[in-house]
Amino acid sequence: MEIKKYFFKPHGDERGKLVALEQWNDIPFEIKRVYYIYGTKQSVRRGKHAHKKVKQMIICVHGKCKILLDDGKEQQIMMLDNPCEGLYIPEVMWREIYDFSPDAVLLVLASEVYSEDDYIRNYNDFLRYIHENNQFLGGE
Ligand code: T46
Repeated sequence: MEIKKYFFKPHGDERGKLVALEQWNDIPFEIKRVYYIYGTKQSVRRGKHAHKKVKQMIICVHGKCKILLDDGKEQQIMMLDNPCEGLYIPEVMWREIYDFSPDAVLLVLASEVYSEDDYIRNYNDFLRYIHENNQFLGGE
């Protein structure tokens, strides 16, 4: 599985740091939505779904957490703990986010506005969706 991490250059001076993100220059899609997650309890597992169309850039701007990515064939777990690093999540990727530190803040940039129809919330439906779309595209 190819996971793309982006490094965002911080503009630091004696006052502190600033990271600027521009559509297409830093983010590989048109940004239609921004949301952030904070105050998550450490025992909680967020996500546990995939998206049919939405692409996202996830940045842990404070604290840390782990993310499991699953493309239906392989799984990979990554630590998010660097405000200068963005994790790009393409469409049709199962994700679970967990082990949040109490101070964790996740900033998420998304390629589509919110729509519940875009969610695949059941893991077997996710596998079926991949299978059906591969067949449609002439894959395995
Ligand atoms: C993802 C992870 C990192 C909205 O009204 N608008 C929104 O844009 C979003 C994302 C959510 N909501 C509502 C829907 C639910 O009532 O906020 C509530 C919590 O959403 P959800 O259960 O989807 O939250 P997470 O943390 O499980 O997942 C979210 C994103 O949905 C998901 O795409 O990658 O954050």
